[in-house]
Amino acid sequence: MRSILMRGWCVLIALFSVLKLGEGPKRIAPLEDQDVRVIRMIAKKYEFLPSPVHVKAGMRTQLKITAIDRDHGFKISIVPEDAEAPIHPGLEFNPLQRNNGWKLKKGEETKIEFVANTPGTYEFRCSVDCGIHHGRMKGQIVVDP
Ligand SMILES: [Cu+2]
Repeated sequence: MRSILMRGWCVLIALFSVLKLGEGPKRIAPLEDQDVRVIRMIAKKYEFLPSPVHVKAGMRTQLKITAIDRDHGFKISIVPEDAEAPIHPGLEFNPLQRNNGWKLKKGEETKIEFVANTPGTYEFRCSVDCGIHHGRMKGQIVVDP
């Protein structure tokens, strides 16, 4: 009889602690930023900062890029360097990247969102002629496995 009572208490205590745990403070982030990593970046003559930027494969990433000295541009290769002509893009943009990439207006934050599907190194560059060293204004996104 005593052992049955003891068992009953144990079950009750176990149940109580499970329920208590469930009531803990909500630590889950709101849905919209749950799986989006935001990376702020600056564009200026003749660099992107920070670069390279590392993201995890499978992650959704939002770049927030601000050109601080004049208008610049952002155009990125959607296939990784050294890739042997993959059929699927390694980076998936939403909305899709246009021919000349995105224009980065001075002082305005441009949001660029993508999902990194395939590990590798993706080079981007400035797509607005911004001066004598425009051609070397480049950066890299590295998608880690
Ligand atoms: Cu440029």
